[in-house]
Amino acid sequence: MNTKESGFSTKLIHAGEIDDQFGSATIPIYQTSTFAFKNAEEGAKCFAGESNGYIYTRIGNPTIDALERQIAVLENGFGGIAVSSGMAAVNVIYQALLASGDHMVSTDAVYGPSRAIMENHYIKYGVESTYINTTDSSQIEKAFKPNTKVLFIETPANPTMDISDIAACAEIAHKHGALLVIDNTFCSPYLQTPLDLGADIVFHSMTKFINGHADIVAGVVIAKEETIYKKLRGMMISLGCNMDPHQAFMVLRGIKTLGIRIDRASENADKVAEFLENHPKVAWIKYPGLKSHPQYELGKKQMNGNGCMISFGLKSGFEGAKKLMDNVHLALLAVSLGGVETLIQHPASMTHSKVTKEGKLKAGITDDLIRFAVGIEDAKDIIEDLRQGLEKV
Ligand code: LCS
Repeated sequence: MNTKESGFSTKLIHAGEIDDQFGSATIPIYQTSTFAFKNAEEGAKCFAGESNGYIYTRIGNPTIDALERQIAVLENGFGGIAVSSGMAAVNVIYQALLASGDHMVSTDAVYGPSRAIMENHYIKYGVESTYINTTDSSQIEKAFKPNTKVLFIETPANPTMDISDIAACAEIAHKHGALLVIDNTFCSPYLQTPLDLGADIVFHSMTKFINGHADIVAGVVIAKEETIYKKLRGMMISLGCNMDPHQAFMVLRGIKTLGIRIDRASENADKVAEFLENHPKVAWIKYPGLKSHPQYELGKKQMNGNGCMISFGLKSGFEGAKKLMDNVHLALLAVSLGGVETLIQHPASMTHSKVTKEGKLKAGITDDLIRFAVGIEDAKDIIEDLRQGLEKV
């Protein structure tokens, strides 16, 4: 069926369809490493790019292809490249777009390992980086150098919930001849489509909302244009960080309910945020759905909803945060996010522990920051869990 004109929910169910000879309602798992050619001539044609037959699963596989096609449709991109994890997506992008002598500008509050690997590892290969508050476009402009090749933005950022203006970032990047990359993990294409706002590349940790069930680690990169897509795809094949067909099947299964899961979790998040904002022991809260969020208006303009992630701090600081984390029962004390279950964690000592103390403070990842990923349980139970936990603080 033609899914280009279909609504988003229809695309979630049908955009990955393949022409299966048995009429299977779901995409079959082609759990194979290699594919037999009909004859020697056909094999040579596949390698020469004159036939689009499958060769080897690291290069391409029908189950993985179905997911890649679907995600490209959802993000309005040219093509998707499924990879083994969100960090594999980050590294495919860094490796494909940056060389010795190049410079990257990025959000200071990006997911910790996306920054740590750049500052601790890529620097050894002569790649420079500058981490700044990208909610302020004038800071981005100032951070650009003649050798800046990539503007790497995470919005909303993990874990500060800071929102950067994607259209403004695209304008600055393109003016300087650089590419704009957006980490869209916190939104998924259901809430934000950065390629429509001018980004060149968008990527996800599909471990989060897209798969949505906390049972798979996975990633994907989507390029707007064919040339960049080919560059990224070639890098993925050479690095060997491809997705496995079974992993692709699991994500294809999880993605079908992306819309209804996010609708439900966002509804819950609105209620949890209201509860926290009015709680006497809460010092501050950042949630895109609250008017108190510094980029509330931008969030309304650029996102199709508030999302399901909240960061907040208690008046009793880190000691209070520890007490709360040790006293909630429904919320799991665990990293990750975007699954059906509610999670609580402490970024400064967990997800962002590898970022320097100075880097964390400058980025607003303070010791009192608690990150709360709202799940799809009953809102009253999530709130009751927090209420009784806060009583012990
Ligand atoms: N980008 C963002 C925004 C993320 O939150 C994560 C993982 C990644 C990239 C990397 O993806 P992965 O390789 O784990 O699939 N974020 C995590 C977090 O906040 N807690 O645990 C993992």
